[in-house]
Amino acid sequence: MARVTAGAAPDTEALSAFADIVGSAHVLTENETTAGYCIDWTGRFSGQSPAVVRPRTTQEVSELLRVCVEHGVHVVPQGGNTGLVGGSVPLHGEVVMSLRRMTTIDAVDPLSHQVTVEAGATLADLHTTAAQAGLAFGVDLAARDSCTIGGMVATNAGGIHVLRHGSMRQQIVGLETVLSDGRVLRHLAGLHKDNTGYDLDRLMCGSEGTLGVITRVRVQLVPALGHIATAMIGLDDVAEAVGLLAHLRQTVPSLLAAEAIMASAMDVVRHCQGLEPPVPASALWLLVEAASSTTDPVDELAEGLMSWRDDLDVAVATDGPGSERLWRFRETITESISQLGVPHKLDVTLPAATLAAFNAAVGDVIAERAPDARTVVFGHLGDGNLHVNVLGAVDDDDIDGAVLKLVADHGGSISAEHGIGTAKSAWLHLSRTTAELATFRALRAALDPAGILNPHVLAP
Ligand code: FAD
Ligand code: 2HG
Ligand code: ZN
Repeated sequence: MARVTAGAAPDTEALSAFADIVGSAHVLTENETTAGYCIDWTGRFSGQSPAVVRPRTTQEVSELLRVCVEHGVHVVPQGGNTGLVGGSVPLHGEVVMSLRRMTTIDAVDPLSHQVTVEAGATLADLHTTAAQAGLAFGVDLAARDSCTIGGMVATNAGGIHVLRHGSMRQQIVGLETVLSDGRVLRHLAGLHKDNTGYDLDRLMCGSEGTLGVITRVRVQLVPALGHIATAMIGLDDVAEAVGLLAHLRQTVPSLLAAEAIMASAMDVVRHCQGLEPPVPASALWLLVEAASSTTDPVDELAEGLMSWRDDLDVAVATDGPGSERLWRFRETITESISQLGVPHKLDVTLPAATLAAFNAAVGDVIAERAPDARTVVFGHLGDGNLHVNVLGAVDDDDIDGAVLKLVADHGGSISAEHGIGTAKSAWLHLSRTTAELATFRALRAALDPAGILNPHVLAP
């Protein structure tokens, strides 16, 4: 049962309390200054906000939330606003709390290889800090210059290295979160062994701004992988790609990434970027990368590929520029799709055993409902994660329902890495049981009893 009540607009007393806490320069109320915070990256989700507040410290976050509870004001926490499920923008007149001024990254601890980062620091800045310490951060994704570490924890972001390092959840060794009543949960010691009860840090991971505002994150860094080999393989059959990948997992321990560009996605890249793939394929291009901190992985990767089939069409790169050229085919897909229109995105996971069957069926399921729509598919094949993008669809809900039902019928999850947001909350029951959804609501009621944090997101 929905528990969402209408939020109040902040009155003059609340606005003046906000200004007392963060300074009037950081309470934005004019349309010209709030507009960028009110529309998502894709342009599909937009709303309006009576105020955008921009705290600089955890204490300010805490004081702001107290004022919001006191005045019944609903809040959308926001980081880089690169989220793709309509969870980061005020669709119902909420106040936006932007964490983008909280950008401090502490010194890397040389003994534990951990670092504490404020929520508004970007992924790119964390990568730079890790590299300066001779290390790396285990998660990477194309929105790296804008997405924030707090937003990535809130969505449990995945990206291109999940098969080697896991998603955000696996990188976290501590968290600082502010509850809606202003209390601060601080757990930043970074102890790997700490069996002292509930894992509140990982509970916050994937909570999409509904349980608290994340203000600091302690992450584990990984060894820098200086030696890389990248290969693009042209294939005529998605089922073969899934089989090849299982083979590479077994034979190439240095495997770091395995991405799929289906023909529909390569067409978009060809058209929008003017790029021509270096090898032919009719069904998909598989982009794989092997990486090691100590040895050159090119022989291991080549042997892995050859032992699958010695007549594969493969282009290989062993240096940075060559690898970047191959990655451009994958990394420019999302922006290319946006050049063609406002996309409707479905980010799903399938078990390896049913992925090819799902892929074969999904185009028809969409075409039956929207004959003029263009379906573009690509994704993190190594994680069974497909990104189904639909351009030019008239009835989004009908298509969402049909595609997500198809996912459930194939034993998959309706969200692999982008989260539920507002875009998918109506279909959450396809992946979660009634008992689980009741537990979600009980957790929300316990941690945010006033119901002010992102009330329309996840499981309202
Ligand atoms: P926002 O968009 O600002 O917010 C996302 C959600 O988190 C919202 O619900 C918001 O309320 C909440 N939130 C934000 N900050 C906080 C906080 N401090 N405390 C509590 N809640 C908070 N995602 C992937 O997983 N893998 C990819 O490969 C990937 N590639 C992308 C490529 C492009 C080009 C783009 C545009 C997006 C991509 N994304 C990807 C999606 C997006 O980048 C991630 O979801 C990212 O984690 C969002 O971070 P953000 O700081 O922009 O969060
Ligand atoms: C990616 O993997 C992102 O590139 C974005 O998760 C996916 O645009 C999309 O659908
Ligand atoms: Zn992705």
